[in-house]
Amino acid sequence: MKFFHVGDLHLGKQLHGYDLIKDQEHMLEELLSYIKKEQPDAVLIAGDIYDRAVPSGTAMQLLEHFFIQADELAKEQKAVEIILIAGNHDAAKRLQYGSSFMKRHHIHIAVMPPQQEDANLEQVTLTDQEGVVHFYLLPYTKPGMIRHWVEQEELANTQDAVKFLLEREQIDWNERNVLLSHQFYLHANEDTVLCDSETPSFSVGGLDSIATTFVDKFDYVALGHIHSPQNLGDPHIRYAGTPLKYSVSEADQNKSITVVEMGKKGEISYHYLPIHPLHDVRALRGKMEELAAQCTEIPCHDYVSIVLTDEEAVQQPRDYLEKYYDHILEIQIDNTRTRQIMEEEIPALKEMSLEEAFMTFFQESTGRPMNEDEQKKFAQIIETL
Ligand SMILES: [Mn+2]
Repeated sequence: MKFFHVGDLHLGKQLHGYDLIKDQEHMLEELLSYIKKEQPDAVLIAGDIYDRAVPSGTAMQLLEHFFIQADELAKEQKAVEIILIAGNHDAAKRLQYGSSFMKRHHIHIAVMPPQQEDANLEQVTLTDQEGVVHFYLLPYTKPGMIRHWVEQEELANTQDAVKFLLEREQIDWNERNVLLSHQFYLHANEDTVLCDSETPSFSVGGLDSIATTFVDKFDYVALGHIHSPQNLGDPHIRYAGTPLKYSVSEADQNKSITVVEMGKKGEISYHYLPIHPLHDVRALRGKMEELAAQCTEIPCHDYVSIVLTDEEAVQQPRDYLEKYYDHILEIQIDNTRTRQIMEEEIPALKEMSLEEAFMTFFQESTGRPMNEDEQKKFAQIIETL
């Protein structure tokens, strides 16, 4: 049994105002070409299919296009089962739309934990020469999503909810079992590697985290939610990470598709297929002229975050650098002067009123104080906020 594991596609996402849809289309094309080449039995997508609860039409079309292309492959090779769960960014009901129809085309979508006492986790069972493999689908879960039918009082946190849901499943541990889950797991209190594109709602060691001991018995745990690819203790519990770099903090990461191959119970191996993005995300640092000289292909289309270290004032750096880098995410200046501002003036700024702070900023950037007319206009704008 061979399957791919990806997660956190965040279709429709923007990066510093740039629409990433072409990048995501390119990434899904590569995923399809890997499916064609490696012929996995299944592709697991561990939540956060879309970036927003109300995805854009383009993002929805992109997912549909991927489904159709994957289904088309079945004409030439064995059908690939696409198994996906909802993440915290997905709106359950919207993602569920059309799912019973899609099941006929080997697409399995689970959006909510069981909603009544006699319900169980959704499950997909596939068979190979070694027997069956059960895929248990645990979409993003909060205690509030099951409290209406769970009688026990002790659903104090997410871990309680997940533990409760897993313990009531009739799992035959002699067979091969895989779990898909979109939550914040922690292994033996080791630090899980976080980055800037995740929702900043994680409370490390807080109410949301789940110990990996509760899922350790599964032969493989395909996780989503954390955007940096990583194993939790052992490669059989893994965050695949986002397929693209969704923040500058991920500039040095290598994004990939996790490929899991299972033989008999207990036999498992892994490899990772590199994803080649349409545009890279890079962090550049140096003097303006140096960064221009470094640019080999002009203009470079990578998404770049720039830190300028020129000591002398640079005139309109964005206009200048855009000739070389046409997807600039941000430009920051780090020199003796800006460091001094950080150390001395920022604390003073915090003491100021909004008007005072803006007037200081105005003087800094134009070299003259605001005149009376400008002050009046500014006051009007503030009033409308
Ligand atoms: Mn996510």
